[in-house]
Amino acid sequence: RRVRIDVVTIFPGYLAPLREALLGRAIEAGLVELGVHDLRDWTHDVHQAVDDSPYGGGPGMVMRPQVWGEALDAVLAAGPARLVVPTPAGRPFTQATAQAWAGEERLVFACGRYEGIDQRVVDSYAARMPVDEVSIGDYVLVGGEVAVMVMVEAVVRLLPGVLGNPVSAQEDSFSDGLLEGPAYTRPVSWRGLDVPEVLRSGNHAAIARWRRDRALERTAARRPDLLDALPEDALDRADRAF
Ligand code: 6GU
Repeated sequence: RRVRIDVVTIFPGYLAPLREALLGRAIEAGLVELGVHDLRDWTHDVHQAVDDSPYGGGPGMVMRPQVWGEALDAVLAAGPARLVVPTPAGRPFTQATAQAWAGEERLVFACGRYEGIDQRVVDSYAARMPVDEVSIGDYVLVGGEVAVMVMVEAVVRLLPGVLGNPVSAQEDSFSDGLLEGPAYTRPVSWRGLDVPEVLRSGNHAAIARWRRDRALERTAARRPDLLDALPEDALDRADRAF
């Protein structure tokens, strides 16, 4: 199975890192096909203007609908896709979103800059295909490009054959609703700090219990909201005792 990912942006060079490392290897292996498109290719005026002042006044500029319409019509002509519009005003992008999108055949990302894209672009495409306006967190970026890099990396690593070891994706932070606990490697003693004894005990049940306790402890300290959101049956009796 091959996943096709297209990105439309006014800074195509900004997406170059997507062809490095893990993602680059996934592309070379034919698991992912990546197209990065310059929005200005679909402008017609000498200035290649992509933005204009907002109706109703206010600061900043809004990206013009005509150029986005031509760009997305051209990119979507290749076949059906899910359209993703990164925006701080979107629904939260989570591991569950990444898992859902990893099952799609085709994702098209439309990167806005300035104060965003004319809303009619989203409204018009939403009438004929799945469209998601998503945010990667509660802070404001200059544009959607870095958010797209984050989301593409989160999705591509879930594709079969991309990670060397497929169990590592299942054991991630969030896959059981908890943060992962600490990890250690050699040497046993470093700068006066020792690897916890239990991890060297060879007692697999004790190791699993210890890891679960550290995950619960860390989640309670750093992300109590995740503990509150766990389903009723997610914690067993030993967890509750902890
Ligand atoms: Cl997806 N885009 C922008 N511009 N800022 C963000 C974001 C997205 N998510 C959080 N902040």
